Amino acid sequence: MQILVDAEPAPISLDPARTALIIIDMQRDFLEPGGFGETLGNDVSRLTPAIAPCRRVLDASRAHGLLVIHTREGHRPDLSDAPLAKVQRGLPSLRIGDPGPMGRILIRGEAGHDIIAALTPAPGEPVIDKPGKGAFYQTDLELMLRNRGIDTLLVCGVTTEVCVNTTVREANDRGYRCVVLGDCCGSYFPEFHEAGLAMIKAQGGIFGWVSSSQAVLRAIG
Ligand code: C5J
Repeated sequence: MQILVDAEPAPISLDPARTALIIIDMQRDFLEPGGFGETLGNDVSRLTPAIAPCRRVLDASRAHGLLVIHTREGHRPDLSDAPLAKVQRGLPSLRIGDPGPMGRILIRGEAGHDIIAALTPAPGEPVIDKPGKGAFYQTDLELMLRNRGIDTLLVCGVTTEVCVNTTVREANDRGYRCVVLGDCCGSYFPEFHEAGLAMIKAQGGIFGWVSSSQAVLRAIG
């Protein structure tokens, strides 16, 4: 079965059985006060508008049997998978691994590392723990997609210009078609959000397509 999703630079036809919804890093560490995002000086409330549309696409994807994959950025408690360059960069109020109000910053198993309550993974939905910005780097995501015959990704999450864009570029080089749902993504910098989406769909869709939650909901009914 093929469905047609309105998108830019052009509508895209996709087979739901070969399409996965991937929700990038909708974690407390990025969306809630006291986490990694805020320690870097960001206004985390800027990411809130992405939650509701993301939830609607998540519900519809579950109802229609799409593969749903969640990702989380974070590190092992001993920081053995955290590059020093990442840990030492900048002048954050707290560094990766430091104790914060939601546990140690960006560390697996801590409260801040959890996916926000509104988007909690359902039993059986794969959760990819990634040490980097891209969801393919040092993870088994590609293997999982290949085993399921996936050729198209609906991409949601945060932040648009960092982990969403990095993942889309990695996926594009691996031959996946990426449809980024703009209203399901968010950035601490509105101008980076816009530019991040523009870069994907420019030049005839150099990295993929940009669409919206409404377009997907209309298409899958
Ligand atoms: C960042 C992410 N922004 N998930 N991570 O550091 O986009």
